[in-house]
Order: sequence, then structure tokens, then C-alpha cells
Amino acid sequence: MSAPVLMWAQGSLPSHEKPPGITVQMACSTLSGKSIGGAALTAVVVEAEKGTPSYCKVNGTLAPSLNFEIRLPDNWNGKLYYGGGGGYGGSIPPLSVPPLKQGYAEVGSDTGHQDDGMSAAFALNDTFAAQEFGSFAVPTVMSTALTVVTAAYGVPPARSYFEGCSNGGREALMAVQRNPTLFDGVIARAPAYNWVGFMGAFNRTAKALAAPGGAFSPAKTALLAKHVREACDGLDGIVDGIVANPAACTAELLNLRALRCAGGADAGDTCLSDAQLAVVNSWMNDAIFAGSHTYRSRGYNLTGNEDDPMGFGIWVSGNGDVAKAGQYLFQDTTVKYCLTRDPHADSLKYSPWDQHQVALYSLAALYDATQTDIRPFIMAGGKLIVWHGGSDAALSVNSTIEYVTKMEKTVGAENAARSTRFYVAPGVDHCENGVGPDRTDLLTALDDWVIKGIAPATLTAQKMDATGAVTRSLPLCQYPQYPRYIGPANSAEDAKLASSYVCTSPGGASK
Ligand SMILES: [Ca+2]
Repeated sequence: MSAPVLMWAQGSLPSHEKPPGITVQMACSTLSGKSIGGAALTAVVVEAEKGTPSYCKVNGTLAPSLNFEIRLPDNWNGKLYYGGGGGYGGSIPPLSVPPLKQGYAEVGSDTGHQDDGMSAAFALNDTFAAQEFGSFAVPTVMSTALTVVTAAYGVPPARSYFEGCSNGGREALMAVQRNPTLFDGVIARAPAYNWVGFMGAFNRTAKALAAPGGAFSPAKTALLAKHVREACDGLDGIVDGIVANPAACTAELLNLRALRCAGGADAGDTCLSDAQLAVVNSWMNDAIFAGSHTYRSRGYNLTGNEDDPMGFGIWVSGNGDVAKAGQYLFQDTTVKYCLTRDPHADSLKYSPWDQHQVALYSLAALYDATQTDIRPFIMAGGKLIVWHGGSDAALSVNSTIEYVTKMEKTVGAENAARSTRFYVAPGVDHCENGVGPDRTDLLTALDDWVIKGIAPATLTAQKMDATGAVTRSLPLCQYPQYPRYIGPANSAEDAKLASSYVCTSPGGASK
């Protein structure tokens, strides 16, 4: 990175200089066929269609096999947006339309290998590929992207932001922790930051599901979800299908024993067998494993949204076949290609999770983003927004709560308050979807914070139908606050409006 770029990235230059009026045709013409930033570039104009503006699509490869894409808009706003990817990487994430519409130059990569995102096979015999996926890809591609964007527009980006969810959320925290001056602002959503811990939790719950009688059919999942809603939905002031105040949903209120089949053996869709209750138990309880430091994944909340199409069924139970569940598949490929290095290993027989300390240490060194001392990022002026869906069945919101809580303690309350924000979106599944409103313009909130010094407070979350019409809204409250309904009793219409809620602490005080 050149010195001027570093100065811009640290915010020492005015932010309101008007970027040059370079069209997508001009940008592509400048870059096409050139070798810039260590890569031979292709550059083609993608015409506007269906609400997506035209852009110059720039592709290149950094040796040996790190493929990246840069999307350059008309009316560049002078800023760069790096979007993270999901799973085990392997492909360039799709275009994110909102940042492009706002004039950002967008950047993404395949993290250095090519696969479907569900396989860790790339890591078996290629430590460099594992390192690229773990932490090298983002700073490596950023170095090239800054050079390419500067070549296209004549000036470097005035600000650079990173946003990602799931593995992309992990990449976000990894950048904050290891490359603290790379981005001016970072959005980490549902971060998969505790790789060793959550993979171990996935393994434990998958074994419970695979045990005799443990399989969870959709009917069993629906039974569980309905039971939870009946116990806890109203604790936030409105029965609306969202348990927005999980802290009040205690084990006593949940009373899961009431679901037990008489005698403990499966007796149909109106009860849970002991083997199925053991699955719920594994799901809800913390998973803690021995190591040079302990590896952890916090238990999941029962939310009453287990029966959502993108919830417990696809991520945990596999709708009756655990081998089809997302959690099973991720832990299985991790056991095969990272822990045993045996592609034929049976992950359901791999026990205990912490049996091979060297393998766990290696996995953590590559992929864990658990470092809580982010003062270098804060001292450089960086701003961090953390977000997690309240009914995320893939990664536990409680693990993210634990990270943020430890981080705040490590950096101190004052540093945390001036540089970090944490939001939980009730009723929202992994990264998006769910009963709850899942859309918030976090990028604009971050940009206003970085550029104008306007720190985000309560934001608004919206749910949209297929046509883009807003069907529901809620305040997006800063954790530990939750949106408490204060509208007319039992009004389904008022329940759809953010104005019917006030952010409230679980203990009762609101602001
Ligand atoms: Ca509710």
C-alpha cells in the first residue's frame, strides 16, 4: 500500500472532495488488458438491468489462485466496499446491489480456492490455501484493489469499508484484529469467529441427532417451536411470532419436560422422546473444549422460530436426516480435511472433539478470530458494527454476545462506546430471512459514523416482500436492549410498525 493511500485510510484527508467523473466505459478502457497491482486484468462493462446500475467488472488472479473481482460504478462516491463471503469460501460473492447503487467501488474474492463453499478439501495438503482462506485473502486483495481503483479513477478511495456475514463476519473481525488500519469501518454480521468451538458444537448436536431415536422430523420441530411460542412470545408485549425478549424466556417458563413422551420412547408427533430431548439439550447448552485456551461455543436460544424454513430444519436437523443438515456438513468436512486429515473419516465417530490438540491449535491459528483486544483498530479511528439475527440456527447469537462482552471489557467501556456498536435483530435467521425484519442499512449507518461522526443509536429494521414493499418494521436496538411493544393491546396492524415499540432493557428500564 502506498503512503498516500494509508493516509486516506486513516482519515487524515478531507472526506468531501468530489471524486472525478469517470464513467464505467472510461474505467474499463483504462484497465482492460493491463497488469496492475500484481494481476493481469480483464475489464468489461456490465449493462444496467432490473434495478442494478451498470458497472465495469474487473477480474484478475493473484498467484497462485486467488481470484478477485472489482465492480466500478458510474458516479463513484470516492469510497471502497469490500464484501466478505460465506462458508468455506471458494467463489466470488455475488454483487451486492445497494453499495453499488450508492456509488461504492465493490471488491470481493474467492479466498484463494475454487469450490462450493461446503468443503475444506482445499486445506488438506495446501497450508497456503488454508492461510489465504483464514486471513491472507482480504489484505492481499485489498492491496491490489486500492491500486486498481486508483488507476481507474485517478485518486485512491477516501474511505474503505468491509462488510460480511457468517464466514464473512469472521473475515470482518479477522481484519479488525490482524489488519487494524486496513479499513476505516467494518460491519461483522453473524460472525463465524470461534471456528473450533462452533464446529465442535455442530459435531456434538449432529451425534445426538444421529443417535437411535434422535432424528427430528419437521413435525417434531413444529411441535417444539409452537411450545416455545406459547411459553415466551408474549414476554415482549405482543404475541407476533417473535420472542424478542429471550432473557425472560427462562427454563422454568419453557418447561420442556412437558413435551416428553410418556416413558421416554417416541410416541408420535405430539411429544419428544428422550433421544430428541437430548438433541434439544445439546443445542441449548454451551460446548466447551480443552485447549491451550478453551474453545467455546455458547448454547442456542429456543426462539419459537425453529420451524422457519431457513431455521433449525436446514441447519440442524436436516428435516429428519442429519446428513443433510448444514451444521453436520460443515463439521464433517472439518473433521475429514482439517482434524483427521483422512477424507474417509466418520465425523460422527470422532470423539472427543478435543482429542487432537495440535490439530485444534492449527485450526484455531488459521481460522479463529477470537482476539478481544482491538485497541489498535480503535486507536486508528476504526468503527465496528456487530450484528446478529436473534433466531440464527446456524451460529449462536450467544457466542457473539460473549465476544462483544469480552471485547468491551478488554478495551474498556469508553473505547467500546466511541468505536463499537452491537445489534441483535429479533426473529431473524442466519444473516437474513426469518419472521423478523431482516433489513437494515448498516453501511449508511457506518458511513455516517466514519464521515460525519454521527454514532449509530437505535436503527430501524424492515421486512420486505418479493416486490420490495415493506411489510413490517421494528426498532433495531443496541444489545442488551430489545424492542418492547407499547402499542394497543393485541393489534396485529400496530405490531407491524416500528413506532409501536421502544428499545427496553431486559430488566425493564427503557430509553
Ligand atoms: Ca413477541
